[in-house]
Amino acid sequence: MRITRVEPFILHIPVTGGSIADSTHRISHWGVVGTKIVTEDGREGYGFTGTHADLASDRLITACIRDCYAPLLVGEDASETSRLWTKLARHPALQWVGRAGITQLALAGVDVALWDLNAKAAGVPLWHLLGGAQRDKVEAYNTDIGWLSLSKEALLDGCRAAIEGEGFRRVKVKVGHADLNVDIDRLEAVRRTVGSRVTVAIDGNGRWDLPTCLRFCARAAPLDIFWFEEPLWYDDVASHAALARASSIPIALGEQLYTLDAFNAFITAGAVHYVQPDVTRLGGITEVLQVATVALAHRLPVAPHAGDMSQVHVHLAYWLQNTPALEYIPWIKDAFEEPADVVDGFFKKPQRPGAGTTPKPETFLRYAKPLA
Ligand code: 0YR
Ligand code: MG
Repeated sequence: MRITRVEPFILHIPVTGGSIADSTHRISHWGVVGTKIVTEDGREGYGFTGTHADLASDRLITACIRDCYAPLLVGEDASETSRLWTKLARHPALQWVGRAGITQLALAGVDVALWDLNAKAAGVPLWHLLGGAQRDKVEAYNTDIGWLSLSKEALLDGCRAAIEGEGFRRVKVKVGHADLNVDIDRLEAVRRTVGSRVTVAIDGNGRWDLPTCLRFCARAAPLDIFWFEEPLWYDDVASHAALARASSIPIALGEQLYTLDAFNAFITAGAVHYVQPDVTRLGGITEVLQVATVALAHRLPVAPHAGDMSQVHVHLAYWLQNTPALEYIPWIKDAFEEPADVVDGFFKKPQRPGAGTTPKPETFLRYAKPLA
């Protein structure tokens, strides 16, 4: 499969309800920023990273794809995903300026596009190419009802609608107000509303410091919280390890980590319980598979973060043996040929060849942004 063309793209797709916020970000669109890779036999592979739809930084990612990675890819055999990953990720000049941020986000899109090409060439969904599904069902948890920007009433209405109307049995609620009592009050109301049988996870998006987290977790202990996602600053291994030792609430993290080494540091320090790699943040599927192996060696569950809105991760979750549930945020799914849909609380099993990243024909007309 000789590569003939590498074409970056930027899509900005609206979020639910105009805008949403967590403790650290407020956004109106999700950025789907990546590349189409075309081979001489006419096959097209698509891969992308997820951004907060900031056009200037999105253009840094597409410039990296166009100016740095494309010249290294054209003429190469797209079936050699590992060798091409190393060629790009360990390129002396790019490694010098990379290993996190822009270069990793650009690499993620390229790597996913290569895996998409290989699954299409084999005529199978990505989960089959990885070795086959190791589970019959993948349960979803709904994050789109738990935003910090929602009033308490809207939060409770959303939980009821997701559970009673759509069959979800798991929700994730954002926390991280300046006054943690506001979060405790909201969570106590959620627990009263959903009852004891629904799983409630929380996500702080890195806002609080260790004393605040210790105080919060002591107050939240009776609420049966499934996991506390990103309680502390994204790179602070020691504080996460201290919180893990002091609190009974399991810690989840990974959406802000860019390398296998960063995950290894948290895992070997006992600073994480639910490992959340993301094909859109790490160096694509290739590096997520490495993280999943390290997590398995430590017998830690892997719950991929939804930077892809689970378009690719639903394939990984059907293949992985230890994913408790997968994040559901519906913003971009209908832009793709095979949306990552949820029925009665479970993700539909993908059937089409590929990695779930092929946009519908009209998607570029509706959402594309200029690259310069
Ligand atoms: C909005 N999922 C997350 C979104 C989401 C963020 O800022 O990017 O909430 O990535 O934390 O678990
Ligand atoms: Mg999160």
